[in-house]
Amino acid sequence: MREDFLWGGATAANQCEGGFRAAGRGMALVDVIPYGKNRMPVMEGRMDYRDLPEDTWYPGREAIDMYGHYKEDIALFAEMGFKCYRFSFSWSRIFPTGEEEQPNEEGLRFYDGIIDELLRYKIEPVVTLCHFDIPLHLVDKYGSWKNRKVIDFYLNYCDAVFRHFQGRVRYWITFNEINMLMHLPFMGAGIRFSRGENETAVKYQAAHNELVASAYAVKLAHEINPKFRVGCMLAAGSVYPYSCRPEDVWESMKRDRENYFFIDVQARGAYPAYAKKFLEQEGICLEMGPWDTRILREYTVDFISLSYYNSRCVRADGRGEASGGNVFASAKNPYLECSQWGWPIDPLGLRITLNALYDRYQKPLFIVENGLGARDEPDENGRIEDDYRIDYLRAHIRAMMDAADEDGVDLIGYTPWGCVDLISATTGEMSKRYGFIYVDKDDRGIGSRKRVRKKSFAWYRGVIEANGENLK
Ligand code: BGP
Repeated sequence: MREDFLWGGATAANQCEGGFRAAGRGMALVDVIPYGKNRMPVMEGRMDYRDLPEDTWYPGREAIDMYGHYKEDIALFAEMGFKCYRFSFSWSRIFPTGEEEQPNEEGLRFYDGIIDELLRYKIEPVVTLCHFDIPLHLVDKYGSWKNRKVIDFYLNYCDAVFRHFQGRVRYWITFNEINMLMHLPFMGAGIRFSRGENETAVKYQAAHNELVASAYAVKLAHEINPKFRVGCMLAAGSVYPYSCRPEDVWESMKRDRENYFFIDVQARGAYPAYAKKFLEQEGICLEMGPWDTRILREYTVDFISLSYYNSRCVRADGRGEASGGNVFASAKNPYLECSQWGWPIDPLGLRITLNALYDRYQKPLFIVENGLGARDEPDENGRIEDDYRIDYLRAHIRAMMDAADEDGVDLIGYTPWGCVDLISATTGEMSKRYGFIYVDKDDRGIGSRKRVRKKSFAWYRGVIEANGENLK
C-alpha cells in the first residue's frame, strides 16, 4: 500500500462515548433509542420514544464510557500503531439544543482532550460530524431533517468546529451512512412519521436537506481552510443479481441506484436522471431553495468514504430465503457463509464494491468501516482468541489491497469498525463485538468496563507495521 496509507480504527460517539449528561451536553437522539423489542420501531420512526415504558433501558447513555476512558483507549490504539482514528462528535455536546449561537465550551474542551491526545501519538483524527446523532430538541421542535431550518443549525455547528479544530483536524465526514435514512429514518436522521404522511416524500425531502447541508459544509470547510478534506459516507455493498435472468440484473441495478443516488449528488453535483424520473413518477415535488442546484453542483466532496460489511443480492420475483446484512433487504446468496448475526461474509465483494465506486466517481475512496460482529468468550485465563475475526479481516484487507494494487483504485485508508468493543447500532447489544480491544460489559450493562487486548490486537499491529505486507 502507499506509504501514507491511513491504517486505523473507527468508532462513533453515539455507540461508545456515554457521559450523556456530562459537562452541559444536551439530550441526543441516541439517548432515547431503547434496548429490546421497541428498538426497531423507534429506529424506523414508527414509534415515538415518548411512548416508551418507564423502565426502558437505553444502552447508549453510558455505552462503554469512552467519555471517562479515552486516554486509556487512545493509548491502546497507539500501541497498535494506528495512523488515524475515525470517531464522531456528539453534536449536542457542543450545541446542547442545537439552537445556541455559541458552542458549549466544555463540550469543545472534551474534544480538545481527545484530539490533543491523538496528535501526541501522531494519530490523524478523522471526524464524522453527524453519526446517527442530532440534538433531541431539534427533533422535537423542528422535525429534524424534515425541516430546512436544520440546515442552518448544522452549518452553525460545522462553522464552530471547523474554526476551533483547524490546524489539528484535516479529514471531515459530513454524514455517516447518509443512505441509512431510507432504512432507519429515526436512527439515521431523526425522522418520525405522522399518520397519513407520504413516507417516501418525507424521506426524500430529508435526504435533500442533508445533501444541501453537506454541500454547504464542503463550501464552508474550504473557505475556512483550503487544506481540509471533506468526504461523504455510504453504507456500501454492491447488489448482485440472484441469477443472470435480465429481470434479476435489472432489479440489482435499481437497488444499487437507491444507494448511489446520494453519492451521485454529493460526488457529481446533481440529481441523476433516474432520481428525477422517480420523484416525478411518485408525484414528489421537493421543497428547494433558490441556490440549492448551484450549491450542489459547485461543492462536491473531496473523497468518498464507505462502510462495507457485506454484498447484497436480489431476485426480481422476490421468492426464496431472505438474508440479514445491516438492515438492507437482501435475498440469501447461496455461495456465502454468514456471521452469527446472519450477515453474509464476502471479501471479494469488497473488491467489487470498491471498483464499482471508483469506476463511477473517480474520487479517492476511504474504507471507514468494515468488520465482523461476533460473540467473544474469554477463556479461563481471560484471553480472547478471536481467530474468526482475524480470518475475516485478513480476507477483506487482501481484497482491498487487490483493489488498490491490481486494479488501481485510489484508496486513502482503512479503519475497521468498533476497534474497541462498543454498542451495536442495530441491536443495542454489547455482545455483538467488533473490537481488537475487549470491553468487560454485557448486554444488561453488567461488567467492570475493563479493557483487554484480544488476539487480533497483536495481529493488527503486525499488519500496520508491515503496511499490509504481513497478513499472517
Ligand atoms: C453501520 C454503522 C455503525 C455500526 C455498524 C455495525 O451501519 O455506521 O454505527 O454500528 O454499522 O452495525 P451493528 O452495530 O448493528 O452491528
